[in-house]
Amino acid sequence: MMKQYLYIIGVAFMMAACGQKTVVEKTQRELLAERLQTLQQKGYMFGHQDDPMYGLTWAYDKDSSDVKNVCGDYPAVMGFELGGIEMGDEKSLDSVPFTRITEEVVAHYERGGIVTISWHPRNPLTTIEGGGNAGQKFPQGTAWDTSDSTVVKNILPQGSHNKLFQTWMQRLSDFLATLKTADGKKVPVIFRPWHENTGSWFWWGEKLCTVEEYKALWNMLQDKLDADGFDNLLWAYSPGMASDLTNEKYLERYPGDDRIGLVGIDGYQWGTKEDFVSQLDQNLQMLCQFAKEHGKIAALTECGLKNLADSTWWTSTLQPVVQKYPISYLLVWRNYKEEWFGPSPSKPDAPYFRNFYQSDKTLFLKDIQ
Ligand code: BMA
Repeated sequence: MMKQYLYIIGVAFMMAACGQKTVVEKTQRELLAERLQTLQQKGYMFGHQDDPMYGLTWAYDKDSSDVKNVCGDYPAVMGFELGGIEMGDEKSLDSVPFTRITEEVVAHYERGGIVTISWHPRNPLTTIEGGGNAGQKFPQGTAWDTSDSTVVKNILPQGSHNKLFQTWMQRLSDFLATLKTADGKKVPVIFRPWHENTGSWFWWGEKLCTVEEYKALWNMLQDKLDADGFDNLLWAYSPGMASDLTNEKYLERYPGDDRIGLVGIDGYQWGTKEDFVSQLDQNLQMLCQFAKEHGKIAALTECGLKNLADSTWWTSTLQPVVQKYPISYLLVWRNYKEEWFGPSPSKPDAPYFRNFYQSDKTLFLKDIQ
């Protein structure tokens, strides 16, 4: 009897243990996607590139931010750029030390914020490794060097520069491995490579590679980083805003539902307010419909008006369009002294930005903590 009893207990124990084994822990990628879905019900987040790094009147101070200095709160989303990591450089193409990027990514995650990362690797065919053109921006050797339209083809497996590009991807991977908390938890990141690919100003642009080559490029990088265990990356696909960005066009180079977590567009105002508003409206409508059909999160992954040439822009132009759509966030590009897209305390758009901040729909750090 006792034996039988013990046997039953033993079996029950084993079953419980097996049952426990089948409980798979969610990845940081899944948790991030769920969090973005939940937050989207509340409104749309504001994001700013390189926000804690430098502003119009300061650089590399601790805990500073032009956005915080204008409205008292950090952006909910911070963007960081890894161009240069492929060269083994110490600083990014925007002169930001990579060690500092690691620190700020972890700090923003730990304060409850969302992180997104872009990568503008140099041109693997025309750049000179260890050469004298490091820091030189346009165009020779950079991501913007479109002088040769065989770059993508040549870095794919069997291509002449595949080996070099493997090294570049490994350097990227080594950096991404630094994005973890002190107790070893991987930081979730919206990772957005190969963007604005339906234009032709980057070496991975539309006229520089075929649809198949583009997809192979995407897959090569994603498969490499997946194999390296980065289940904390939420992959974002974001072509540039354009008058012909239809659903079909969006789909043409789309890597596939199994590969993408977030769909976006990059859209700046380079011309008139009217043109920008109508194009953004049209593109966001398409994007949000696409996101719904494919079960993805939508975002305006880059936007802005250079130097806030119209100081009312935040509330007169941007806000009325974006608040019509269920986007997760919008991100304005960096505050570089020659070209800035975020607010700054000394500039005339600051009061308008504060009104934008006050809106119930806009989410900053304190709204998502
Ligand atoms: C561009 C410009 C460049 C910068 C690049 C990558 O839009 O801001 O100055 O180097 O993005 O961040």
